[in-house]
Amino acid sequence: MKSVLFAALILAGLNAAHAEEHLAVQRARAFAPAELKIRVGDSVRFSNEDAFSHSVLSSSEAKSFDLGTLPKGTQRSVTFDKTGVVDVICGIHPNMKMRIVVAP
Ligand SMILES: [Cu+2]
Repeated sequence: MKSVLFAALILAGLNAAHAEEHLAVQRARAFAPAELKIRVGDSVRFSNEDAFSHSVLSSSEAKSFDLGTLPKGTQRSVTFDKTGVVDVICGIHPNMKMRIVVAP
């Protein structure tokens, strides 16, 4: 039993070591890229490069979150812990959308 627990801890450590942070920018009232493929454990940093506020939120089953309002020039990050398709929008500009596909 002890060795099983040890192996699980090592695997968890490897997973964390491989987690990546991806960048998604908000520019000219659009998310870029419009679609991003990531892996479980990765995070996405959203960066508002416009001269006005945006927000970032999703009500997808694979990840439901609300980063709130990002004033111009600010960044906020979110980690994805489940596989699936996550549709992200800006609550201020409903036409601003992006899709994050979280693979195992
Ligand atoms: Cu916006």
